[in-house]
Amino acid sequence: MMKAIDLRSDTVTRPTPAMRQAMFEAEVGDDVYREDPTVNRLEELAARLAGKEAAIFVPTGTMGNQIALCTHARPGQELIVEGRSHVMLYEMGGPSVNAGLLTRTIATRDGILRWQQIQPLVRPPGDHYRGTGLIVVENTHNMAGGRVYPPEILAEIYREAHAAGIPVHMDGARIFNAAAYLGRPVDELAASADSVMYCLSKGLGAPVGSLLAGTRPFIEQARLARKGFGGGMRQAGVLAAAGIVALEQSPAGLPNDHANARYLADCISRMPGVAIDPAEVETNILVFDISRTGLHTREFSGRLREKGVLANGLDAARMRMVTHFDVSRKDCEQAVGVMEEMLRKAVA
Ligand code: TLP
Repeated sequence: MMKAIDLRSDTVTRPTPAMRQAMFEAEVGDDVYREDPTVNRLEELAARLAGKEAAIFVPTGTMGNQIALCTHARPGQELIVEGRSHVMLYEMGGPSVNAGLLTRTIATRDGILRWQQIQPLVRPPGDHYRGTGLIVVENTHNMAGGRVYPPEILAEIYREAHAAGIPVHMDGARIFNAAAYLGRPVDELAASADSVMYCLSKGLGAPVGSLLAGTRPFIEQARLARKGFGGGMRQAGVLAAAGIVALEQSPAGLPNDHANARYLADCISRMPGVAIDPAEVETNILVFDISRTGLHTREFSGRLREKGVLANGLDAARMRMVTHFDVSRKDCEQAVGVMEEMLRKAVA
């Protein structure tokens, strides 16, 4: 059977031969006893890349974010977060279920919070409320189409939040994509965040795993929270080994994924009934509106699937495509051809 062109997410990447080799050879121990040398090596490397004192290896980005919420804030406090952020919409109600937080959302067009939008929601504890406990920024912003925080906007959020005594957590699931777009190192983007979570199993291509990085005392607390979530893994060095390879080798390939996403956006912007501004496609995610094709995203993705192209709808009108190292330029050209043909028939 023909291999499908899988644009549903960068989570679908499979480990490279170098990762599999490293997994095979990994030296391991029991990481709950802190005796897995490969996990220790990954955590040290991950902390250094993020410009933090320490880091902890967690099975998923969701768990990393949820541990951060529980560790920074107390139940009843308020979480300020962008309205379409992953923490808000795709973590099974975690802010309320796991951390007992009240979420206060801000709707933005581009996924990027500005301090002037955050500021009116910030409040210290009062007689009737516990006040703001945490701010979360998502960089890149997934549902806004992989948008990158301009560094000066981030710097203002860090500065003002800290002046108000409020910690900032960065959901940096795709922080390496943001760094590649800006041409800046990850530690520069994460420097002033109180914690940052980033994923190995998205564009970096490792099979499993994310890191949560912060100060040493914060990570010691996070270790307890991880155990409480059931995330204390044992001979996790087999996974960490792939993660080390991902951190060392994969960032170099991200500009290629970004160029492919921009190529897709350029082609798609010229198709009938489809709306996307290619200039807004900064990294490896594109979101486009198909409402004027007369098709529901279910039909759109169903018809693509019949021709070997996989992509998900976000709602009735918007499709998402994500590029990654298992999708070549040739695959993108083929996907464009399939879409053009499908739309010729649908919008005729
Ligand atoms: N995103 C997944 C889905 O859950 C939507 C995807 O396909 O994009 N933060 C951000 C910004 C994310 O995009 C994701 C995953 C996570 C956190 C959670 O990571 P995992 O899937 O490892 O729990």
